[in-house]
Amino acid sequence: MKLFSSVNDVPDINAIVKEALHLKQFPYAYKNLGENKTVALVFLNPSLRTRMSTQKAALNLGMNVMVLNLDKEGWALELQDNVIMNGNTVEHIREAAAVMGQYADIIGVRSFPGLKNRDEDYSEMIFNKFVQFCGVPVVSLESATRHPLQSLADLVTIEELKTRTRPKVVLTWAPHVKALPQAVPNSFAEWMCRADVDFTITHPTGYELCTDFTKGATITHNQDEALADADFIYVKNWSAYEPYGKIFPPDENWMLTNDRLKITNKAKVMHCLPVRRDLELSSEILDGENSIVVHEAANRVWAAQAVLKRMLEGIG
Ligand code: AN0
Ligand code: CP
Repeated sequence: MKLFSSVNDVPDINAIVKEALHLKQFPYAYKNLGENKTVALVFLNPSLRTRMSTQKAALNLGMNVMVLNLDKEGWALELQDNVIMNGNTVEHIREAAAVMGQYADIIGVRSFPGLKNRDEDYSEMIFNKFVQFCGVPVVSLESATRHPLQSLADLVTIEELKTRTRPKVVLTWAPHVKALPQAVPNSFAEWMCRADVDFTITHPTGYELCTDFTKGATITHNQDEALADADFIYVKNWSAYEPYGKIFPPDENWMLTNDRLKITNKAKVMHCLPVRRDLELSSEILDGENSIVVHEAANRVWAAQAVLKRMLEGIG
């Protein structure tokens, strides 16, 4: 595998889920595979889980890890071509990415969207420039429109904890005070539409996701209708796709409480984290027996390890 940027880079999602669960059972089975190989994790935005789980995954495979908080510790990057760099940017992404590719065998990149220019964000300009110029395999650590390591870990979690062959999985919008990316819900939807699950998305009017990611999903504005008989509920806030990056006055009724879970099939509640308590998700759910958010975060290690393993096998 040379690129992990979306579900489209994975020919068989069942096989990679199985592999992640195998690695969970035998974390050190491939501890020599990464000997003398280095992964560089490059962050243009904050991270707790992605940084630590990917680092842990690499260490389990015997790799060396370098982490660069490029937004704070690197030189200010120029992303545009054909500009005279007489302003604040110090280094062009062409040289920066090419140089990093000399030091690392695999590069991971986190680059959030600006949420101002939809075409620019949805063209994945920053992530694709890293891919274009670094010359080594690249893993998305969450790009402008997708978070595939998160979605893989989510699918691993669902496979691991499901109690019926084809569980009902619901993605529900949740309130927030800031405009957040559509990357997590886009990516979750894209993976769920490929998985053997009964998948429903529910959100207030105005938060329709880009239909490229939701083909095959049932979509409703009625949260109760969506939650009925659900086995898994995936809670997430996102800003509007149209008008792009906008948020509307928050509707607190969309926050899940224990009472709302009564109509579900004892649903397990998921969230990628970080989560704002009692705004996005009630403390009673987070602290109760339905929440699997920490289990889900733990599975990030096995998702990252399965992806890094495949890349290492590809580069020999
Ligand atoms: C980010 C997002 O919603 O994309 C990262 C989630 C993993 N969350 C926030 O910015 C709070
Ligand atoms: N879920 C997730 O990606 O968390 P971080 O932003 O902390 O990495």
